[in-house]
Amino acid sequence: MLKKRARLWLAICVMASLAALGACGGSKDDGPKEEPSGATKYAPTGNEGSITGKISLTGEAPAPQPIDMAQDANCKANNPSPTTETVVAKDGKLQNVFVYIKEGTTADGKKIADFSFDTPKTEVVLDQKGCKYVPHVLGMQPNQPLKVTNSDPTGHNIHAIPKSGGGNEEWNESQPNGAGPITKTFKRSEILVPIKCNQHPWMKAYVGVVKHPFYAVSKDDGSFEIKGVPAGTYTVVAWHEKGAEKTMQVTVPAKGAATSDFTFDAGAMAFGSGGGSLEMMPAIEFPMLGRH
Ligand SMILES: [Cu+2]
Repeated sequence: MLKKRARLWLAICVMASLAALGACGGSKDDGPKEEPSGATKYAPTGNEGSITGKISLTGEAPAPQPIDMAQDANCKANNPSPTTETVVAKDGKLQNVFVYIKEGTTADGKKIADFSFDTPKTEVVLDQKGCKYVPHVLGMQPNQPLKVTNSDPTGHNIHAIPKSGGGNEEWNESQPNGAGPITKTFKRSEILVPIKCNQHPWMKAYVGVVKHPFYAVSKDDGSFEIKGVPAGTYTVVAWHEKGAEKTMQVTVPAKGAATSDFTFDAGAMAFGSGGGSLEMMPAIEFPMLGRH
């Protein structure tokens, strides 16, 4: 009797394992695809224009806070007086704002979301220098290589934290002093994927993964430029890590430039928790890529 029951259990276990294996294999094959089927491959026509603008910050911006790196003396070698980069503003202009085309229609009536785009082969470099990420905010396209380098005489542990269920995998890899680059990709669009270092809790970066190449990050004078934009009318979004997001409609003329200036209000942004706060903003879904 017992033997019979044991055999039954064994059979159930084997079947369950096989089912689990099947599910694994199946999910691999049916994994998220970036491009909608039947998408038209985007091809420039020669009439592309650009979107340029400045990001202003009104109100009082919190001053950068000193970072105590006492836990790792080697960090000082490349960064003698480290400060937070949560808000980087100078003369009322805001750096590290991620600006991108969210949706829109080209002058010949095609939705930008309906195009597929080539994956750039060029690597996007995220360096670790002075125990901070350089750059602090960056953009790339799905499946484009992200090369993480370590210029510090110390070890780091790079930890990418995409939102769960969005199709991008969380990863977490240590990179000792002197180790070669680590190259990774993100399969899906995501605004934005936070990256932190498990060794140094103050280290943070944000990667905007956008289906198309129409994005930019504001520089230290608050300026940005998105080049190669097909003539058309678009919704442009400006995103800052402190939870602020601005949206604007712009029309890009053929071979011309559209201006898209954004103004953030320091009072309305979540600066209250301090310039050195270490919380991670939840990544926001990129709506035009909602289809799977
Ligand atoms: Cu680190």
